[in-house]
Amino acid sequence: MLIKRPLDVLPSEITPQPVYNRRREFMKAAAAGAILAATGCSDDTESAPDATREKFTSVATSRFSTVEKPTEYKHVTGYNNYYEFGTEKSDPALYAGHLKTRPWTVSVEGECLKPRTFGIEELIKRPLEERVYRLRCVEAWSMVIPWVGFELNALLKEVEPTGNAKFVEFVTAVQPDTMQGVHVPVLDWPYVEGLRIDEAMHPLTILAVGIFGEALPGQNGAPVRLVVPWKYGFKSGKSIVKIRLVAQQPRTAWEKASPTEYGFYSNVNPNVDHPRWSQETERRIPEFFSRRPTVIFNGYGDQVAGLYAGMDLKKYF
Ligand SMILES: Nc1nc2c(c(=O)[nH]1)N[C@H]1C(S)=C(S)[C@@H](COP(=O)(O)O)O[C@H]1N2
Ligand SMILES: [Mo]
Repeated sequence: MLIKRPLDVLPSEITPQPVYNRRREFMKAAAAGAILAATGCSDDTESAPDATREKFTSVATSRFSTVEKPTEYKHVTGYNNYYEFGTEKSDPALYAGHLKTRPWTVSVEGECLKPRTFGIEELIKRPLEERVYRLRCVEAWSMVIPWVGFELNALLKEVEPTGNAKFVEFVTAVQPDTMQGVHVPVLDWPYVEGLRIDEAMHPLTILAVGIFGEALPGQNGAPVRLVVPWKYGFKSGKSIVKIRLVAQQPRTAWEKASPTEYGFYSNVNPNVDHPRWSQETERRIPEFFSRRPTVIFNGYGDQVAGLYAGMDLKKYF
């Protein structure tokens, strides 16, 4: 996303954040069901994590994971797009610590027989998996992130979608008190995204509640965000508050802002350029001079290409 407009940021809003310099530790599956426990820093002198951030101590490893090496924690949490907190890559790490993540509910509603509101405490106690997924931004950079989460289809099945549920709309939080960006009309807030129902039901589509074995930091979309690994990153809405099953294709925030640049499908595709730049290659954060070829569907083609059989992906970009 390269729309840049000045943000009015008061000096009083600039809050230094702890420097995240912890060693990666991958939690291994220990028992069924995830148990949250506050763990101390133990003897790990390198680590300076947020002492209040919950750790997921019982997380299964997913067969869907890539074998690529995860991007370092400091980059995953320091180079972000979260426009509610500002348009610079460094803004979310500076300001998203203010996000209020409790109380938090996710209402699942619309074309379904059993609409329900899920409390965040319930969602983070579900059987959780760690899935190492590539995240590819439309701006042609990428990262590899160990997400902790569960399949979205589990939640959708629980509310029993009707036959009219053809699409799913995701509505994210607007907190005027904590998000200086929503006072600026960069996008039509709230940030809304959408998927076709079969995309939403696909086992690769997850709701993430953590990264690197601990609760999501604000800048990565606390307390719960979508992750759709074969699409450009902007499809993966952060800080989700509402999921609506709908009959019509939702109008997404980025489509409203610039329909010729950001389509509804936004599948990662090296053959379909963004109007202002090529999508053929990508830069793996934090590398700077070397670029790698982008793979169609971000490398998840074996699993998802069938969703688009017969579709002209240049037309449905
Ligand atoms: N609510 C909200 N969700 C959002 C965004 C945003 O600005 N607001 N940015 C998107 C974009 S453009 C990308 S690339 C990813 C980045 O996710 P990450 O910062 O966890 O890597 O989040 C997406 N989700
Ligand atoms: Mo992005």
